[in-house]
Amino acid sequence: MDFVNILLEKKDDGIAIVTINREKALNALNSDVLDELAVAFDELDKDDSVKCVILTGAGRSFVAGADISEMAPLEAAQGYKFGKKGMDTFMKVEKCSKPVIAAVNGFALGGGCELSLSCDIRLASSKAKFGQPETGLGITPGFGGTQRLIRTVGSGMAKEMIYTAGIIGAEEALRIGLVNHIYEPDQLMDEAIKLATTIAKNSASAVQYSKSAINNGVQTDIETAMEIERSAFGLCFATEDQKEGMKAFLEKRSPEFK
Ligand code: CO8
Repeated sequence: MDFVNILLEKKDDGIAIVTINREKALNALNSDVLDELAVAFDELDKDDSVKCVILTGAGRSFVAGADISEMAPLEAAQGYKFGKKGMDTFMKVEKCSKPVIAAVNGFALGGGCELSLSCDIRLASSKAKFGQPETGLGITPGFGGTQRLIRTVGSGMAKEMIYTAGIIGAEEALRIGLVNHIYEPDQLMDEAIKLATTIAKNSASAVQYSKSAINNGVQTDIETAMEIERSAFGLCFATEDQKEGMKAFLEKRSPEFK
């Protein structure tokens, strides 16, 4: 597929950068953007040369939400279908075998906040703004916001954000645990790349097993979750990376993961 609404750059060091590039609508997610993101994340999931992904937006916005002009005329069944399209796409981001870092450069509203929540780690520019404005538009969050926000910031803060439709800045997002770090706007991508590079240097298989154990375990009871971790841990011992990682430690050198 030739991308029109997103840019996909694969760097030599195992880092891929996906940029949502629909600046005239502040990167609002219409069906075309969602389709392109789904194709991009299918490709990134399969590409063994990719170790870590950064997702960001072009211009002054990360994503200013689902496209309101596309949603305005929808009826119930179409609304359900559009919600499912967004959810299916975001699930590909959440389940991507590689870690995904959201570099939130500006507005992350509605579907934009929800997209950042489907990423593993959120970094914010000091100019970032987060919010779930849907109740002010007469709808609920529809791309996973009622579910992923509570799992990230707890139900009290998530309910306040959703019921008030309020917008919060980067400092408040940091305080409630919605983002890990805040950087000056011109430093954000450098810092995201630095973090991605650190991750990419570690064993790709161990990072990927860790991601699936964390994501699958957090949805279930503690006994099942521990079994998920045990399985992942056991599988690591069938990898070259485990042999190399431990051999390198014993030989007092840095590991060379393939
Ligand atoms: N959809 C479509 N177009 C948008 C969107 C959007 N979400 N956000 C911005 N735009 C467009 C504007 O219409 C404008 O276009 P034009 O130049 O043609 O008039 C352009 O982007 C620039 O926007 P503004 O002129 O408004 O820029 P400002 O700096 O004045 O304001 C804001 C920036 C505050 C971000 C403002 O644009 C805004 O409030 N946008 C809407 C934010 C919002 O409410 N987002 C949530 C949408 S609902 C949602 O995401 C639900 C997800 C689940 C859906 C499930 C469906 C079933």
